[in-house]
Amino acid sequence: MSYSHLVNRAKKLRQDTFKAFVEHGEAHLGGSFSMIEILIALFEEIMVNEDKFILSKAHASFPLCLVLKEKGLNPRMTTHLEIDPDNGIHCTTGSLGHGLPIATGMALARSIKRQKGNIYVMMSDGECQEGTTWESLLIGAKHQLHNMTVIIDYNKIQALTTLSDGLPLDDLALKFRAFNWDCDVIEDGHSFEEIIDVFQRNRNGSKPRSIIANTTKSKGITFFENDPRWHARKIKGEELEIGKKELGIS
Ligand SMILES: Cc1ncc(C[n+]2csc(CCOP(=O)(O)OP(=O)(O)O)c2C)c(N)n1
Ligand SMILES: [Mg+2]
Repeated sequence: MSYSHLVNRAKKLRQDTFKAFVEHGEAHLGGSFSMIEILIALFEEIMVNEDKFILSKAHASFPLCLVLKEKGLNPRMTTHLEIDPDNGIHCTTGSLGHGLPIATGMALARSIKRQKGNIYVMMSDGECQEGTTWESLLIGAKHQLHNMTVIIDYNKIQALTTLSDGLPLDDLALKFRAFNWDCDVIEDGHSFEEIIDVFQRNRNGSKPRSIIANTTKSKGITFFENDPRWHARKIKGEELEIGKKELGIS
């Protein structure tokens, strides 16, 4: 199956996100660009109406807000997100480590009420350094919350440094499995073929699900890729031109 339409969507979303950064004078570029393909795959191919998406790593809010705007919603374009369910923002996030606990509560509530729909939560690898993550995994496993999926944007970089220099996660899949979660690994989190294949895989329905997506921070602008400085650096001068050229912005 060809996913060229999704590849084009990803190209446009990177361009629009870059333009929005310049317009708003703010740029959490690295972690926004590392999750673009997963975000598009979820919204275009995977999620259905009753599902909810929570962006725990809400410093990367701009591409999500742009996707929601394309769907006719009107979320406020801010870094970090304030609850606004009518516009697709189901909880306040941005203080890292809280999206998963909230999503776990939502999934548990749905499970108790026998409501349909999955809860998808996108987390950063940096958030896996926080205790709330592991507490939530214990709760998800205890209640067999098969109606939730956690996606980890495993770009190996946090705010100022690499994870290996900060606090390494090592074999993250092993850790999720040890907490009694299903865990699939996407080797290339920028390949629509692989992302969609992994999401559509048949699975044992009794465990909550995690998907670890290996990604590249700042994916799409080679000059910025894998450089921790582009976590939240303002884009200006020559770097603005480099970015525009690589993204094909005239
Ligand atoms: C509780 C908390 N501590 C610190 C911050 C400041 N902060 C914003 S992003 C970030 C880390 C970014 O790295 P990562 O979490 O891996 O996100 P990604 O690489 O996906 O951008 C930090 C420390 C925060 N938002 N919340
Ligand atoms: Mg990271």
